[in-house]
Amino acid sequence: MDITRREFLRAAIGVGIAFQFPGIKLGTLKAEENSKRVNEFNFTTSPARVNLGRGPDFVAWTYNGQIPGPEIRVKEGEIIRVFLHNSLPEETTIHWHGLPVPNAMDGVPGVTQAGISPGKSFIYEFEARPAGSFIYHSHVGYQLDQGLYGPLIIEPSHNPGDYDRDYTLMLEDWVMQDGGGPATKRRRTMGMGMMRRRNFHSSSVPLTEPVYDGYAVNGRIYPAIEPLIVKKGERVKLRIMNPSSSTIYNLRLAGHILTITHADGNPIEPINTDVLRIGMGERYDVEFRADNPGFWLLSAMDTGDGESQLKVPILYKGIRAKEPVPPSFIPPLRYASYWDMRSKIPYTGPDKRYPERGYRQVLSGGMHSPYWTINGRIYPNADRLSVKKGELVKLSYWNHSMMPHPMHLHGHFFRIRNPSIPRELWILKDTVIVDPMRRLEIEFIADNRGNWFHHCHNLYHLAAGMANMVVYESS
Ligand SMILES: [Cu+2]
Repeated sequence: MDITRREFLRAAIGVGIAFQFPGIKLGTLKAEENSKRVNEFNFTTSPARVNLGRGPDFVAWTYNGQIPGPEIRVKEGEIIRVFLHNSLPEETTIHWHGLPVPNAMDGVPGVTQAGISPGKSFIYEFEARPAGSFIYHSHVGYQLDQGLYGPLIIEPSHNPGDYDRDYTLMLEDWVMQDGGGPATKRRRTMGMGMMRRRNFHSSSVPLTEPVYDGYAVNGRIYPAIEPLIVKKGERVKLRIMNPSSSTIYNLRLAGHILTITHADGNPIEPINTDVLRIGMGERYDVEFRADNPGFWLLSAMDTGDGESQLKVPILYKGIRAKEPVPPSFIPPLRYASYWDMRSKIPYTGPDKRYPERGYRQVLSGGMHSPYWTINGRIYPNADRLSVKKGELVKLSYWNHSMMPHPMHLHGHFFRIRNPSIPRELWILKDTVIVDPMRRLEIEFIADNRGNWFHHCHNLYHLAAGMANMVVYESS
């Protein structure tokens, strides 16, 4: 019988055979019906022994045995099809962070699909749109902090951009113990056997943030990380993504000024900054002109928790130097903020001066409680934010707590309201840091039917209740 690889895979999934091919990208093919190119990827989630180049070996939870997971890189308008097989001891899903996919593909267990049980498989398929830098990650329990994330890059179908190099930097906070981040809250002697026997997520009190002991870029801790090579005169693009579970970074590149070109995948008017602040779930594309030959460090500012370990060396071709030069964080420093950024994406929503619907979202918790709340409620016992298709919806965040909360909305981009400039210039994002004791407003067009998760992207705040759901009224 003549059976194509694709049919074989379908058959394999149908009967629940665990498949593990060494390569992840199965190839591309033209879909018969609509001539869109289909990019197929084969992912298996499993525990695997890893080493970050510094510190001990430990067991992380991985896609295809690697951290971060394999890169997905396709062109805008193509189809992404991921065959996911779950070899973890608990259920899993994949969420396509930032991408407005159809609701059934959004990967939130209990909201858009049933969790994929151990030994079972699931096929995710959606059109890659829009172009930009995104993250895929598990949306189950504490799996994000155990290693289940990877980069998803959608290149524009034309006008690729005016740069000579394109590097992706995933910023990662690690607990280098078997099981990753949540492990510090478990018995230290626990092996994988224990992990299989117990379901940690059934425990009634949520875990608090771990103390991280390693900050890695693309799974490597400095100095065990290969320098990014640049040549004098080149324009270098860095896709900086923060899949960390509870770390916000302030980054600076020694010897160069960073120009921010994209926020959460969406183009903005290029803006220069000394320091780039990036919260959990956020992505920024930045560029710099390689006009200062040497050996330099891009590193995170030390805010007291050891984030300053996060470092990436950048080496000019032909330069011989032993030690890279670190950036200075001595003020004054320019920090480009949301309020300085201007969107390049035209406004296409309803022609309404004021949003048709608004919800106040009070963020609190942390002081005398292990829970984090929106309007005093803990998910799933939370308010539902009801919207109608086509409406312009406003969310007003009031952060009454002493912690920053990177709030993330699934299925939609939103604009950060900035009354001093026209709406079409408000930047388009999917994750926004709401700082302690501050207010901030966002606005989105309800243009993607379904039940959509809305939550803090601090994984430990999410697990401690800081989530609710946007639901569409049937019209
Ligand atoms: Cu939070």
